[in-house]
Amino acid sequence: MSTYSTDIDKKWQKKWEDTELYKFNMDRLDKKLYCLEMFSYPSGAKLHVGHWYNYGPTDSWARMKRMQGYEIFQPMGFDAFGLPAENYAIKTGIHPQDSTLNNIETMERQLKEMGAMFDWDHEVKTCMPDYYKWTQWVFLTLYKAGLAYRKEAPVNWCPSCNTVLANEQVQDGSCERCGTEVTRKNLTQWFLRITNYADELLEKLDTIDWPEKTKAMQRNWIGRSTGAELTFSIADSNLTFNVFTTRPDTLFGVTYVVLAPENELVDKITTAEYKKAVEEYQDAARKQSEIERLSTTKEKTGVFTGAYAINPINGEKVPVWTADYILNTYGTGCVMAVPGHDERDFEFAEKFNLPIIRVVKGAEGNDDLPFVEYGVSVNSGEFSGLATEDAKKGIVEKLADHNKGALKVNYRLRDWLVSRQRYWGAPIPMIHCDKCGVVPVPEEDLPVLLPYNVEFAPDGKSPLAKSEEFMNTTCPHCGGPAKRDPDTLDTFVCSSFYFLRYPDNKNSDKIFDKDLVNKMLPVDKYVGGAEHACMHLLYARFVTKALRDLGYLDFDEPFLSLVHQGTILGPDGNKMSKSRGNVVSPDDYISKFGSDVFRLYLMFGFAYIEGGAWSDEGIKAIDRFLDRIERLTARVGEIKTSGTVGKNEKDLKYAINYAVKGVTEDADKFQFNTAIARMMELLNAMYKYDSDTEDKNAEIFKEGLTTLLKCLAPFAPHFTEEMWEKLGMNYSVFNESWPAFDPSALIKDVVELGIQINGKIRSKVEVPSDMPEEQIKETVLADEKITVMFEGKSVKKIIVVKGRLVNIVIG
Ligand code: ANZ
Ligand code: ZN
Repeated sequence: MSTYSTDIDKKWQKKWEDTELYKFNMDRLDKKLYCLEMFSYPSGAKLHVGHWYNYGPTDSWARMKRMQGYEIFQPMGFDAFGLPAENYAIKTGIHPQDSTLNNIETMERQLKEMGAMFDWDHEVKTCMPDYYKWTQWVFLTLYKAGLAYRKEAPVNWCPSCNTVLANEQVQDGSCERCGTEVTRKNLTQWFLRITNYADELLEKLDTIDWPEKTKAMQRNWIGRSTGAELTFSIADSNLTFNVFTTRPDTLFGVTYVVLAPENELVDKITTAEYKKAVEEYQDAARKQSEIERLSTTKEKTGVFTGAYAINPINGEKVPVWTADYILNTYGTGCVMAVPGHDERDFEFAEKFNLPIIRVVKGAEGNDDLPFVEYGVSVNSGEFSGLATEDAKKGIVEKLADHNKGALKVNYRLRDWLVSRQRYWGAPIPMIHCDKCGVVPVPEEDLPVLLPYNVEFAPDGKSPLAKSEEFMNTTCPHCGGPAKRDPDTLDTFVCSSFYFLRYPDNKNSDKIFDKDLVNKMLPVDKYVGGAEHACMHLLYARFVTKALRDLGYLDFDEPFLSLVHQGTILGPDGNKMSKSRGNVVSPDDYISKFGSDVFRLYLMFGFAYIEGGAWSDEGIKAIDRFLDRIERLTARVGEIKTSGTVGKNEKDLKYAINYAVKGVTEDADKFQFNTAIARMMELLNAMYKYDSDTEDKNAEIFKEGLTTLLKCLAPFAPHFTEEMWEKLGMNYSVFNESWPAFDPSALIKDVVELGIQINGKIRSKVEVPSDMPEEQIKETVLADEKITVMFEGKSVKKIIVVKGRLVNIVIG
């Protein structure tokens, strides 16, 4: 075992703090690098392996960048509002504020023990009034800009927990907490107009360095779809309705139309004969979630309304149905059904015996229906014979002439529902006055404080609604009695701007100083879990763009470069969770080995981006690695000779430069495991040099060790500081420049190649190591000592095995 331990951790943590090593230096703004890790969610009482895996390696990357000359800003904070603390309170009676602040205290201590370069002066905790004042301010600012509005909308409702659930709290149609089937319910809610930014959110994805998969998920979520809106009319009435279609070319193939059960047209057109069946169907549909309704495995259901619609292109009369596979929240909630060319319509038509006709033909021999691809129009009047793209254009143009059609772009993205009927969140800063309606809380009255004494049993009402003290207020407009909004904001509102607040976290006049934020942002490197792809990462982009348009900042994208760490699973291969009992606590490892061994192990034992199942098999080997470095450090003082530069020295120089190149390039790509392997190779080369070399060159030996220590410093910060001090070097190793590598030392001048003739090694040649293959062949075949060996025979084949041998087949 090395002498490294948690005592050494503490020694250097204190020194770093005393010397303010991580304080951001405003005079070096031109070199700023904002390295951000997703802030911690203090729901569990402790820091777990997942936090460590996110923060430890990223901190190592930032430390390397520091040594490369950047001025690092790496803040940390807590995403402290949210459901888990409240549910915990319901279960245990411990107030969410108490449990949360307690957890934060523990986690702060643990984060400090980790030894990361967090600048604690810039910490934020979203549950504190000095922070949520600005959460409320963001909401008000968006409201004043017309980007927040209130409307009645169907929401996910758990009838057992009696509460609204966010979409992400619905798992396979059931409540994630109690497993009860989730239903739909109409409630008046606040929304943020993220859809105003749909196009920019989509387009600017091309300008940022994010994992392709995450960009694809955002693209899908935004779901831009280009098509047309076409106008049908109801037979024997003056009612009309629009359908959204991506395939106007199939208009001649419409054999019925379908309305979503909630569509307001349904009640207007349903005939007396079908009224009862339709109403029953509507009731059943209301209880289902969108996910269920869109399920492709579910058997199609629906009912006829008794009404008929007129196809605008040919005047044909088709029946109007209502069916739950049509969502009222997408497009117009009305669809022209083309069973010949759409799978869902095909299934539906088969089940209800509706006609199926072909209006698009594919290549010869492809006669099956439904045929969903592009081809050539058939049975389509004057448009027959046109390619799909041309038929689309022609049909929309013709209808446009009669005001019955227009091109249209649709988005899957919906406005962001931010009301929560929950206690543990930022109160929505709105007041309801009988006379004046909805009135925003004046900015100077922020924050609207969250009261401590509230009953938060889940009974379907917002807990705040039961607090008279909270609810009763005066209208800022007329001065009369009024009520506060009883809901709190989705916690994703809190996290949608925390990275903007960090640089100026103590500002009590403004959310942040514009100049400062323009200099400190965008974030240069953001590291966190991939599960946030379509929530936090989308909301943060939206809020940044909205604040930009309102003049509060000058950049478009908050996070220029994004990395997702992989997930560390339990030894059983499942996600770590308390209920499974497969959670690994970092604390035990840290007290036994020290934080650097744990960090190095996480970085060496897993491919960072991939993660994997936990096993501590290799952790002792990491400890031995440090021990060998420690022994080598002691050797430096013992070697006093100054041997010349011979082959061994050249080999060592090569190893040094090879390691520096590898560590620099790999760590930059977050490939820490291979970076550490390079350091291990250098260590071996050092030992080899020490044992193989009679007349050692002390200078080169020391260069090898100091280079190794500089490379290791970001990965094992406490241990390396200790070794650096032992060597008698100046504090701190983190003020050293990152080693550069000398490409010329990486050219091995010559290599020796074995010459194999018909499978047997017969000779050797020396060639320059960078000689191209063709030239090696020529050289070998021109070498007399070799050619004599196959005189009279001819060369059938010659193969060069790079850097090792040349294989010649003769016969
Ligand atoms: C007729 C048609 C014919 C369609 C055809 C497709 C193929 P995306 O690409 O996702 O935008 N649709 C429209 N509104 C709908 C709603 N509210 N609920 C369920 N389905 C709806 O899909 C657009 C297509 O989905 C539209 O084009 C429509 O069916 C259907 F051969 O119109 B299509
Ligand atoms: Zn009023």
